Amino acid sequence: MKLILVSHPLCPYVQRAAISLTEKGVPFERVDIDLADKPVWFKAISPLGKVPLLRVQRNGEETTIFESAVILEFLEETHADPLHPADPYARARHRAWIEFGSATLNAIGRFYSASTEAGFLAESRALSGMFDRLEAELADGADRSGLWFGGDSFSLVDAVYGPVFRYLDAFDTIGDFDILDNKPRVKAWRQSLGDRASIRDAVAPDYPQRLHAFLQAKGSFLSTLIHRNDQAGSFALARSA
Ligand SMILES: N[C@@H](CCC(=O)N[C@@H](CS)C(=O)NCC(=O)O)C(=O)O
Repeated sequence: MKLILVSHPLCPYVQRAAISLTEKGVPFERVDIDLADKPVWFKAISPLGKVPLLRVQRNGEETTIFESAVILEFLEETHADPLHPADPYARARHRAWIEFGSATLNAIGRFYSASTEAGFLAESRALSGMFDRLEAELADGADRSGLWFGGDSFSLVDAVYGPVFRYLDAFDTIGDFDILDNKPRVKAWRQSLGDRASIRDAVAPDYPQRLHAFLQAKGSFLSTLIHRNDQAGSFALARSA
């Protein structure tokens, strides 16, 4: 079986699939496309026009799987070294928090796209509130003894939040937005994820520069902070609220 992950260098949904493949030790080829100029072959096989796609080639035939959550489940069903817990209740909890991870990525998108300062501060509070939920979940989790969401075993939830925290690394270089204030468990988890090789290696070395350029070009309130930083060295966000 040959696996090709159709990707974009910045996409967090691609990263979760790459992390799962790496954790399972499954070889795969990664093909980046330009989302601003989608190739014809990509449009033909991507029903939603989105990455990631997993092209699975075997016995001379090819199947294309779209939607990252579906790709993750497919890899669980076709490859060893499970990244989901065996217990159905724990598995349901993990799947639900993966969904919450996708909602958090949407909130991150609203945060970096907000056009006004008021909108930006509102999105920052909303994002912080989502991490409060996560903090409470990490405190409640019966299996919270180890480094990972599920305790001692790295799971798909970890694969999903590695790319989430990578955005916060970029935001930290722009200003202090207090997003993880008073969330010690989330902070410790973020640290563990940042040290994991599969998560580190899910992006190319030039990822920070690429993301910075993307955020700078967005035309959003965050972009204006980047411009101010470039002019003034560093910037402390004046909080009106
Ligand atoms: N629900 C999808 C979301 C994937 C997604 O939003 N991908 C973005 C890039 S990160 C994309 O391809 N957007 C299409 C575009 O920019 O035209 C999944 O989980 O795979």
